[in-house]
Amino acid sequence: MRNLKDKIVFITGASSGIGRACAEVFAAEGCRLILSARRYERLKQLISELDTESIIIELDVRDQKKVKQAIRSLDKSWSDIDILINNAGLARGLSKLHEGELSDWEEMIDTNVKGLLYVSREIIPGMVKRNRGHIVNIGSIAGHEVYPNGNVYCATKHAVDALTRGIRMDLVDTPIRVSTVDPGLVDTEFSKVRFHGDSDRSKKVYTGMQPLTGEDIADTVLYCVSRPEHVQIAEVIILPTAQKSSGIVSRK
Ligand code: NDP
Ligand code: 8X3
Repeated sequence: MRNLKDKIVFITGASSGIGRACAEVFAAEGCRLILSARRYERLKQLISELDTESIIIELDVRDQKKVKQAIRSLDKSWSDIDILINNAGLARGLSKLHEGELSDWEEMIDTNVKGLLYVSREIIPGMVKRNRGHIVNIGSIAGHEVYPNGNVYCATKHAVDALTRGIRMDLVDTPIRVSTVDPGLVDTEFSKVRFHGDSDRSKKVYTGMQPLTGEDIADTVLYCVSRPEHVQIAEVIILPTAQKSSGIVSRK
């Protein structure tokens, strides 16, 4: 029996894809949700559809000052965060490093690495003080493998993997658990964002195969946080059945 009722869950990147699916799955468990992303209207719509107590925060995780201010100004009834889901992230571009766009690199590094750090730095101290909590980072198969033209995105997800392991070590003398959920192909807005809105190109990523859904990943996150207290799921790599590694995908 899962007992997540009234747990406070902070989700970054809740306006779409995996983050949104996490909001839905944790709402169904009776959790209280703090949902953040840049697209406030999306969050407003989402919260109106969820049958649980939730608040929304318009937040760009790249903005360290705003991250600090948003988390420090949470009302006392919301500040004791039990579960942090570091999900906000993106890929931009798919090209050889020597032909890459610097602005794409900056955006990926600032969001996937520095954004995760800023949010974690604000939320983990409270968990340490309360002596409880669970951190789930959304990494990627790209944090375990590198694929051609994936250079900087893969580097950011390797960094997420290193940070997950580092944070877990740093919390060794606490009961706080640290997990990473590392998916392969998931059909979200990810590819559309990667290709700067080119939907023809982004659809091709999932053509002829059945990708994972945001719900598949949210379900895995739920599995991680609902184990007995002595069980820490360190890492889950989750792939569509048609995908055997980053570049090996069966398409019919
Ligand atoms: P989506 O594009 O559907 O969702 C990405 C989410 O991240 C959005 O809610 C977006 O919200 C948010 N986000 C992006 N930049 C920022 C920012 N600067 N500040 C705050 N929020 C931000 O993609 P996914 O759901 O697929 O991506 C979620 C995570 O899953 C990412 O970390 C991604 O790397 C990872 N992943 C995805 C895979 C896939 O195949 N889809 C596979 C493996 C890992 P908004 O734009 O409103 O700010
Ligand atoms: C997203 C999955 O394979 O496009 O992290 O990098 S992949």
